[in-house]
Amino acid sequence: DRLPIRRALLSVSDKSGLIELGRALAEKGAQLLSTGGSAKALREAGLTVTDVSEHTGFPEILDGRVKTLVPQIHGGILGRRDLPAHVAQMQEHDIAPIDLVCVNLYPFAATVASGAGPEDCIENIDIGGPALIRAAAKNHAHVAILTEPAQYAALIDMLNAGGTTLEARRNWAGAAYAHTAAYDAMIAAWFARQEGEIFPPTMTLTGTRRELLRYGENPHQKAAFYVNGEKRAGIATATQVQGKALSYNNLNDTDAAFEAVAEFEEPTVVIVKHANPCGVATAQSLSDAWDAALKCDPVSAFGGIVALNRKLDAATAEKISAIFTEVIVAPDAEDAAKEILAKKKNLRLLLTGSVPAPDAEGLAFRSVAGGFLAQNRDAGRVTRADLRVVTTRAPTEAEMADLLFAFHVAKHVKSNAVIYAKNGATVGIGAGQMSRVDSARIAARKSEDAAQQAGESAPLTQGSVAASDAFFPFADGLESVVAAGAIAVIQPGGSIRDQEVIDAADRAGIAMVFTGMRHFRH
Ligand code: 93A
Repeated sequence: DRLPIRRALLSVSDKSGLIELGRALAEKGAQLLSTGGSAKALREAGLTVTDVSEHTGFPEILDGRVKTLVPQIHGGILGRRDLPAHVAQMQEHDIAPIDLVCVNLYPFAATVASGAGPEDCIENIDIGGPALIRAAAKNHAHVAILTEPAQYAALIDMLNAGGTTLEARRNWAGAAYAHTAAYDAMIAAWFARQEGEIFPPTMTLTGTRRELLRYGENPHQKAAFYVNGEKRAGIATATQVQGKALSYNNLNDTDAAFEAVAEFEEPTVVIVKHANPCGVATAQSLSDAWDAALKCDPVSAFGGIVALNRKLDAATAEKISAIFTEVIVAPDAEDAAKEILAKKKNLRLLLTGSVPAPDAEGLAFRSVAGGFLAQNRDAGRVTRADLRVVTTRAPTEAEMADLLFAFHVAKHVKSNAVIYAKNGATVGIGAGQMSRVDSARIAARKSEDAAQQAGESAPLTQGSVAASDAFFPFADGLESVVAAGAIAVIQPGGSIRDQEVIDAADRAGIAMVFTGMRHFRH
């Protein structure tokens, strides 16, 4: 039940692989029908081709806008070979059956990316191509549809085996509709952008499946990883140098870790567990940053994800590989570092090539029952100029640097987030609590454990600064960080009780700055 191909329509923008495909079809005795540019390329390779215009008796008109949009072509694709009435009508109207359609569409995305003007972009909206693709896919019981060069080899193999199978034609048909849907979604998004609209009335999320994952967040959930072609350096564009396949949770955690480390200019290490940082540090070298990041919460760091914003060196690789780590992600790695990590067969090493801009625009999505939420990614980034000192005492230079560092960390910690930091390193991270006071207390308690691990008597939060991702609604949260030993605080401000919180800070003699920007993250 393999179907031979007696007549094929080849109409492609991307001409790669076209000649090989045409030759294989011709060798099996198929007649080749083709549009202008494709016919020319095939002829130049010495193949015999019939122009669509010759086949239909109708010329390509309107600058090629109407090439294949004629009954001889669409009838030849859509006619059912198993219905006598269809066969009779095709004969009556002199319509020859077409068994293979190979089309790839006008390069709309590439035209937009090249900076072309609206007129050029619109001219690159393919109309006839999608019509051919959708028609052939609908009639996949009798017709094969190919939409990209990567599919040609499989078709050639099938020709050699006697023809196409129904299963293959059905798979190609599904891929074809996904292809035209993605193409139209891209055009729709372009129209929305022309109007300055990021959130058009309808939105289609499209992606190409990069891999089926072993399972989702839990083993009873199925999952897959889709990429959307965005060029941002990170999880979707990284190269995996070694290690086991990444799991769903690995991908999610690695993304969180790398996005967090991208926030900092100096050499920085972020250790993530369950999508939350459990240690972040900036230092003169990655090696020093690793030591400081690990010290924050060595218990949680076990089995963590490590992200670095510099080329991974051998000394740091040696230190990281001394504890069990799931994933390391960095822009690059020295050969000596790769050799060290190669001894850990399961450890995954991902290289991203560069570090993305933390303030780059982009969209973020979340599914909810019956739909999804879309928003700008949190590209907000406070600088020193944004800070307003609200207490009698102003922070020192050193405190100021730590305050900004801690607030940048807070942006990447699930709310409610309270971060204690000292000398460019976190010393206590409280994440994901329903009450801000609890986050403050948990971070302080964890820092006591960390001090014990490090053989120090005082909790690491002693003399630290504290950051809160959102304002303190009451003075109790502020009093809690002061009790933990914080001497300076950074928070958005904006509560109706701000004055109560400022008074409490002044009573405690600590310095406090307001950022005016909140960083909720859920
Ligand atoms: O301008 S179109 O929308 N009108 C058509 O009738 C039509 N038929 C095929 N574009 C049309 N095509 C497209 O032409 C194909 O999708 C393909 O991308 C391209 C191939 O043209 P050529 O063979 O002249 O390079």
